[in-house]
Amino acid sequence: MGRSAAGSGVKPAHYVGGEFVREGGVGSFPLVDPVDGSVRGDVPEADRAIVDAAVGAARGALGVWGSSSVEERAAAMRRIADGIEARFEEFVDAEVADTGKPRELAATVDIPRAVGNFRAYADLLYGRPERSYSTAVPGWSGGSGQALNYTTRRPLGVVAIISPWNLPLLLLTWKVAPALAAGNTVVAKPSEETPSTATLLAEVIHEAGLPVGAFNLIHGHGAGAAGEFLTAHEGVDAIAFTGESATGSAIMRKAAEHITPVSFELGGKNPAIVFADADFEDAVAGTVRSAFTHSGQICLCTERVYVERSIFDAFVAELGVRARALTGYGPMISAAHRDKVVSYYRLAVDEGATVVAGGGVPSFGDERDGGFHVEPTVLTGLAQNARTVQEEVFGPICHVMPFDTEDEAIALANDSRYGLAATVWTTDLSRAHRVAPRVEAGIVWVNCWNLRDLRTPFGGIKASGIGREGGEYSLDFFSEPVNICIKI
Ligand code: NAD
Ligand code: 6OD
Repeated sequence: MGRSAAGSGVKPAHYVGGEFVREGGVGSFPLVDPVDGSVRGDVPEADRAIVDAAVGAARGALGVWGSSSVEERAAAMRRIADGIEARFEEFVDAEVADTGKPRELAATVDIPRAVGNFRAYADLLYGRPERSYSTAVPGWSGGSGQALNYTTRRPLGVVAIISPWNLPLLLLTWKVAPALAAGNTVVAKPSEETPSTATLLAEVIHEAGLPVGAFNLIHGHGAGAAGEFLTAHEGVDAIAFTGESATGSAIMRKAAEHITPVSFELGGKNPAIVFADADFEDAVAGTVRSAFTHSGQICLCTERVYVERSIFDAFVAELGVRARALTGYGPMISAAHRDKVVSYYRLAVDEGATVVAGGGVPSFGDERDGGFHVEPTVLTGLAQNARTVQEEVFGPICHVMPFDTEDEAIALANDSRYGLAATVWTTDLSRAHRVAPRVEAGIVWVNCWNLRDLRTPFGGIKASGIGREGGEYSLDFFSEPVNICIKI
């Protein structure tokens, strides 16, 4: 199963104004092991008072942290990166225990990427050029003259960061690192399903010696609870959120009241287009990875595969063989999510799908039968407007459909309310350049999937998000330019 025998001994705690607290709030809720369904511990649920205290602490730290030098902030980012690395195995254990994901994934992607997020922003802080103009400019009412215009950037203030359960530490640090690097103070709320690595991160930040209140962590649920209290809070100056599109809408409605700026990374229904000229082996192997890594619980996973008709049967047959051969995959995060995924399997059959592989709940004959696993599933035969082809499942499922022409493939790929990521498989260079820019997605991979350089823009169009994160793009969101004009 690839999990640590020791599991994780982390006791989730809020971190507010430099103190770890488990008391207060509205009690606690159970932390459930998705691998076998057992209760591993409990998580404190923050109430409004704890959220108020966290926002107040963040406000209090803004003067010191917001005016600290680039050197101080870069050094702090490096101390945090070093601190995570020093406790690497503990972080891996905690991530595996909360999510049930294969240990190899946590050890090679989640935790190293979190370290990378802090290191990258320590470096990026030094390379932020701003423009200046020294020239004669026309003024209003005859006040023209020579002026020096220059631009400086300042932090947004107190930033609320809300993250999901699928890549808990990676996606939390993906926002915390640039927010802190840009001089903001932070109140973060991880998913209620995955509180452990966030708690460890708070310990590391505490040890890294940031000003008290610069980083705060609260635990709890979203709607009508800690997440909503935080994102609707009038003391919050910006919101960075990753999660479902429907949650994004709910947050945006509340944020509208205070005109709080948002950066949203939301859901997807990502297409892959496989042309007959593709390297068959690369395309099949790539599609297996893109559909089934982390049991399909990555926002970038492929759920729709469009294959040129001349290779359709061979492609589907091979994909089915490989999906059936997958072992060692992790569970869905919760019973509720397992039930949602399975309900889509059933719906697909009702909608007329042919089940090529999977389609159910596996039986292991051991304690995993109490957990939340579902089989890697390949379907064919649905219409483009079937709900299973249009709605995000966020599980190990892909539907494969044939196409005849390049234009048809692009039209099918674009026929979605989402636009996060897409993959194009072809060995025709001209076709790759022709097709990729026409696919409506924030990220288009050609002959690969999820090759991610931290400096590149990350985000979606349509219902998949607002804004871009990554590298300079995150620093742009987490700071605002101020133009200063001096008459000379
Ligand atoms: P979710 O939207 O249910 O929850 C995400 C976070 O929002 C959690 O911390 C939750 O407590 C909080 N939340 C829920 N309702 C809230 C509310 N009304 N106000 C404030 N906070 C609230 O998402 P999830 O189930 O944790 O994650 C899976 C979803 O996330 C999928 O849709 C997936 O596509 C998406 N996702 C997107 C990206 C991306 O980069 N685009 C990355 C990962 C996951
Ligand atoms: O690779 C990354 O940096 C990144 N932000 C991945 C997001 C995956 C979403 O589930």
